[in-house]
Formats: sequence, C-alpha cells, structure tokens
Amino acid sequence: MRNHLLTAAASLALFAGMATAEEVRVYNWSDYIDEDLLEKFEEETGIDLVYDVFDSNEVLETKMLAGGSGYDVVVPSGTFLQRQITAGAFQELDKSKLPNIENMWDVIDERTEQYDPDNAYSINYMWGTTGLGVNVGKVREVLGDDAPINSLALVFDPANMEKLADCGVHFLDAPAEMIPAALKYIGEDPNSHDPDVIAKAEGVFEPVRPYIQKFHSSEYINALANGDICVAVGWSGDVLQARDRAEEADNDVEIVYNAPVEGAQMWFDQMAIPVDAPNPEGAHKFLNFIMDPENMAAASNYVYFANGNEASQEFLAEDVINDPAIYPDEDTLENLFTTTPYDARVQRVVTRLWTKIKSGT
Ligand code: N2P
Repeated sequence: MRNHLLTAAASLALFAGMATAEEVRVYNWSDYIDEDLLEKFEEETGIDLVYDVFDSNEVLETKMLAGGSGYDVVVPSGTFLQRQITAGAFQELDKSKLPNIENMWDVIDERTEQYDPDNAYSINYMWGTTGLGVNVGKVREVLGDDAPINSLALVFDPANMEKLADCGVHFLDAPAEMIPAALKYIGEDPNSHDPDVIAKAEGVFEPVRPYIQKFHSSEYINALANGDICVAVGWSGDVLQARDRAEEADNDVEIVYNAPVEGAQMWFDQMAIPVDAPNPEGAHKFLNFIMDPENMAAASNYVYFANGNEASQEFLAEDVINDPAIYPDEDTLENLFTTTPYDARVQRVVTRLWTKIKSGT
C-alpha cells in the first residue's frame, strides 16, 4: 500500500513536471538552420524546442488557413505571408519583447514592408534567389563546353533537356516560382496575374516535361551532391550546400549555383507567430534569439542564405558575405525580380495549371 502510494505520488510529481515544462514549436524550411543553434536556444532559455520542417509554401499555407497547427513560429515567404496576414492567420508582434529587432537591416525591412506593412507581423529570417544548380562536369560532357549553364535555356529549351534527361534534372515543386521563371523565359512579365498570360507557361513546360525526372523541393541537395542528377532548378543556398557536401565527400562532383541571366526571382522568408500559437511568449523569445547577430550569422554561415540582420554581417564568413550568389552585388541585384500574391481566383488557375504541368497530361 505504502509502495503504491509512493509510486502514485512520484508519478504525479513527474506528470506535473512534464506538464509545466515550457515548449516552443517551430515549423521552418528544411536545410535552413545550424542545428547547434536549436540546442543553444534550449540551454539559454530552458525551453524545449520542437522543430519540424517543410519544403513547400503551399503545405504551410494549408495549415495556416485551416488553423490549429499547434506551431508558435512559422516561416512563409513574403507573398504567402501577405495573403495569410489578410486571412487573419497571424498575430501582431509585440516589439517590446524583441529588443534585438534593432539589429535588422533597413534595406531588407523596406522590401519586406511590401508584404507586411511596418513589418508588424514578421521578421525576415533569410532571403535568396531561385536559379540553377549545375553539375558543371556532367553538363559540359553532355552539352559541350559552351553549355548555357547560366541561362533558363538550360532547362526550358527542349533540345538541351532531351540530352540532359539521362543524367537527371529536378524542378522545384513550387508553382509560385516555377511559373514566373517560365514566363520570364518567354519574355512575359513574371509577375503577371492575367490568367491568359499565366496560361502561356504551359507551352514552356509541355515540351520539356518528358525530360524532368522529378518535381521536388528538397531532395535535389543530396541528389546534386552525390552526382545523381546533373541539374536542378533550386534555391541559392540549397545549391551551395550541395556544393559543400560534394566537396566534403571528395567525389569529384563540382556544383555551381547560377542566377539565370534572364532574371531570377528574389524572395524573403519571414518568421511569424500564428494567431492561435500555444506559446506566443516563447515564440517572441525564439524570434529575439534568432535576431541576435551572432546567432543569425551562424545560421547564414551554415546554410549559405543571406539574412536581413545588418549587425550579423561582421560575423559572417568571408565566403558568405563576399559571394554575390548569396549577397548580390549591384549588377546582380538589378537582374532580380519579385512577385506579389495571386488573389484566390488567380491562385486557383495557377494551382490547376501546376497540377496539369506536373502530371504531364
Ligand atoms: C531552404 C529553402 C528555403 C528557400 N532549404 C525557399 N523559400
């Protein structure tokens, strides 16, 4: 009896301890942080961090619009953020709880204000471009020394794609980026919201569709690094991570990232707090931790994406701050474009078109 009582008391105490342990749940893009930072946050705050990952704005948006995601911090790109703010998915930030916000970079703040006026709901985590990940050796072997490795013709000209099919080409499963790229290739406005213009993208994908091995937004990092594919349309830092993984493996695979000469999309990934976050207090602590200059620099040094934190720049590695593929110079910057969110009607057109393009019917 005594034993039983003791056991019950002990398990009650344990249960109480578990119930009061503070937790912050973060939902971020895959391959987007140095995991040492997650441990550092737990050690500094005593808060348990639950860290899940995704690789698609559409997947995140479905959760945000449905509500009840259970997350405290999520990371939509600017255009998606804007639509989700309008839908009431986020809570305004309490900037009195974010002293590190003074470290943010006005150049990026001004751009993200387009999506989130006054940056009332979000902070910039990282930003980058969408372009070409290329296994230089393989592509030159197949297409010759003058292969257009810095042009969208590499992936949208069927004559090239037919030859590249055997060594493997991945496209992002990201309609809000792939359709603008196709429009850019044919000289249309990549940010067009006109369904007749958007429909023209189909004519770009249709002839190359048989040569696309996969539409996927994260597998290409290892696939490029291992030499399993020779081209990916992908995100700047992800391709640079593939480059490093190949270097570490010492496997004679040389990967480069090129923003296409036709113009590349520039996007901004923003940390925001869902309106129904279980622990908004903890979410603010996480945001403030991320905006610490050394933490933010550690994240960028690890994933090769630029960030919106000016004070972090003195802690960035030379090969990060000085690489125009990460921190674009003036010339590169001029050739980048941004997009604005589709309204619900146009989004349906885009979603339907993308399903059709992927299925190849
Ligand atoms: C991280 C990719 C995030 C960039 N792997 C797309 N917003």
